[in-house]
Amino acid sequence: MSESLEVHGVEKDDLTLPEPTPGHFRWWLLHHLQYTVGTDPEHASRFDWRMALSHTIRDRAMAPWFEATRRTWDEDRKRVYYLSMEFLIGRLLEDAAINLGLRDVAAEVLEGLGLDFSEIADDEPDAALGNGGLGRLAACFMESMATLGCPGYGYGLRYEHGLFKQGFDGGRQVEAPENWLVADNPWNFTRPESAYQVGLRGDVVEEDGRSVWRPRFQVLAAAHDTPVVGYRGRWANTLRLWAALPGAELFDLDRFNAGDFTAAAEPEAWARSLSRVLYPNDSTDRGKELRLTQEYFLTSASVQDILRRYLKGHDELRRLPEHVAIQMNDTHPAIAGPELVRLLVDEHGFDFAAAAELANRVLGYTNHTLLPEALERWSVDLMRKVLPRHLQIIERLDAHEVELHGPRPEGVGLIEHGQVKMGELAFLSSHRVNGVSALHSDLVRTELFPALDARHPGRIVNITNGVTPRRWIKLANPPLARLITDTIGEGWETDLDRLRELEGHVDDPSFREAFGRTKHLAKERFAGWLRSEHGVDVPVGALVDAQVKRIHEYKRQLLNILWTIAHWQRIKRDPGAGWVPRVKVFGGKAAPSYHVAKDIIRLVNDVGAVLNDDPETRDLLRVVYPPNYNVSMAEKLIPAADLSEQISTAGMEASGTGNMKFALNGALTIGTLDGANVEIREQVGPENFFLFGLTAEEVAVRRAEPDHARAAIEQSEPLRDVLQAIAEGTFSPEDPHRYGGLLDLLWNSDWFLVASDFAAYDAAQTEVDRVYRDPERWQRMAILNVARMGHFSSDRSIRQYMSEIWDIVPAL
Ligand code: HBZ
Repeated sequence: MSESLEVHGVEKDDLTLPEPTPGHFRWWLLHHLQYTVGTDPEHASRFDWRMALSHTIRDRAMAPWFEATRRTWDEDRKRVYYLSMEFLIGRLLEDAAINLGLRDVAAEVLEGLGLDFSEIADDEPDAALGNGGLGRLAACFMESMATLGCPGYGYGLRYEHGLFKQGFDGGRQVEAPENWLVADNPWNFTRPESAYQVGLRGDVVEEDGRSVWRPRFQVLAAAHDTPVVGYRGRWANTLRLWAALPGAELFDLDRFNAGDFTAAAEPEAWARSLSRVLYPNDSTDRGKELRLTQEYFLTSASVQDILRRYLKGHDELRRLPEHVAIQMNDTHPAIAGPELVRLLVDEHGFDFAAAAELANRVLGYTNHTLLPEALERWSVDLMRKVLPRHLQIIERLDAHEVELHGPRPEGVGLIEHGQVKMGELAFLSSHRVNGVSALHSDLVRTELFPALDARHPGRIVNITNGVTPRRWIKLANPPLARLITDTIGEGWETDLDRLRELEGHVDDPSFREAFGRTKHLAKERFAGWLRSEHGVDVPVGALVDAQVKRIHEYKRQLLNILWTIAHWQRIKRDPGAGWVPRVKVFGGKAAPSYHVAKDIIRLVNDVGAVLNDDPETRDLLRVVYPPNYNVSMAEKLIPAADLSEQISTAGMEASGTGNMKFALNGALTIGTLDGANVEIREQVGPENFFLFGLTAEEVAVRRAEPDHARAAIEQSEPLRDVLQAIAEGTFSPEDPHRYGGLLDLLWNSDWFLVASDFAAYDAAQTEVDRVYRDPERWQRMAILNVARMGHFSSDRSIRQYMSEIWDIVPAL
């Protein structure tokens, strides 16, 4: 950059923007409206204003973006590459405005023009390029890397259709395609100069003692960049998303000329399908050829780009680990190991052992789940068909491990029962393997990879997840952010442990009153949103009790709705017993083919319909389930919540990150000893957390007991009454047997121990009500939650990755 500036006789100052005073900001905004968007204030729509505003703010991201790139080159800094099939980034405009310090000036200028910042920002579609926790974590990590000045790139796919839009039809989930790219995306920079051929299928032939892969197809990976600006605008990194385009040979001109247009376009359509749609599962895509091809497409394009960038500044690939770290977000990009080895051996003349060692020093692998159905395995036949050279390399890596570490017990290899095990491959390809909470990392060590851990002691480490306080407090909860700043001064946004200073104010009446106001404001805002967007009214002042996350049996939304029914029945029996009014909020999507999860959704909606219509109870208990839970909905709901439901079967939720966002915004948690709940409880203090349920160890024991569910149901009268009401069709009078399948699961298998934990959950909920009736006590607990959650900033997580895995020092 600096060189080309000189070449064209351009001085750096020629490109520097003046201070963003309101006057200048206004001028610049109107300038973009006219010259970029091509309209005038008289005719501009909300969309036009959003485009103009986005460009005005985006311009301010260029200086830190260029500067960070320049510094990284000039100082020859090590970079980290975060490879992920998912980046659940949500909206970008307000986030960029906040991080660049432009939110207030933008709001002021817009107000002067008779416009409202929030309305315009809310017009932006969510970039829903992810399913849930894993994808949102990647987004928080990108923001923290930029804030800390960690030179880093995110590599992902530019899905044309992100996660489906959820609607309800008679209470049932219906899916509609998501279309975030139909309108202009002002945050996109297309980079035609960065394009790579990705080979697929074909054969491997031996030539002069070397293996040469002759791919049958080439798909073109085209780069689309988005700047990710850190807080205070001092650094910006790149999120590079690959779009799949047909290689030249994929358009069949002969067929086209012969008039067979559809057939001529078929291979082209196939190529484009690689970035057409995000797989909507958060645990199972097993065996799908398109998924494996997508994973390789992402990985190959990224690894090629990484090597090209490295070779621009260095000529000695042996020193790659000094300059490059690659983090694999779960096993989806686990083909990165074999791909790197392939490029080093086949294209750069390395011998196999040296290539494998080099790859290992570069790569790291994060495991996000122990669910057996989520552990990727690809059939050897499919692998041979799609990636024949990689299969050879995997076999070679497998044998090489035995050469280095001696014979191994059965079941430890990379290939078993005709399947390639991607978890084992990612493990062996990496110098560090990390879990995402203390408990989960222990289980990764003892349950998932015990034999590999014994052979490679010290490789498994723990790095507990975190969330960015910029988006999850400053953007989502401005009144709370202001109160924190007024109370402890600035700087907590990048030093979240400073929230501890709030503890000194916990008995200060004026602080408490102000804190109460922030919660009240957030509740009003959320209620207003429910009313305007969904036509739903909720009683103000009620306890807001929320469970929002993907719908999965292990997350136990079923436990929550069963308890809700029990609670309703109790209120009906004794309406005057001084019940705490509650609004039960559910949110989340089910994978389209996950039938049990879809039944649970329908049950929640059916129960809601009956309860919300019951004049005896509706002021005391309400169930709301706004459809299409996404990042933007989370930003509105989380600040309003009093109670956060984190009730997974112990040992099954790797970490959770929603649990962190809620506690950081002053919700109290009702939860099991699972994932990061364990550490949250330690931090906030056990007295400020509603704990219940079996521990991970007890879960294993209970599951082994025959008829554990039946026994638990028989012991609990309230649970029996609930199940009976469902069985009688109380919530589905037109179809009383609708929930026969769910009931059968509960009585006869109950793998997730809903019945076993019901009584303990019920007791914890009773305790919730008891404490809530003492507002002083509740508020004290809520304040202490906020004050003690600093540990869960994603800045802390990223600092740990930098020192414990990537060996990178921050540039700021
Ligand atoms: O990753 C989640 C965990 O369930 C959650 O506990 C954790 O907090 C979060 C971040 O570490 N996992 C996922 O969101 N998704 C997957 O694990 C996944 C697995 C297979 C797929 C797609 C997604 O094909």
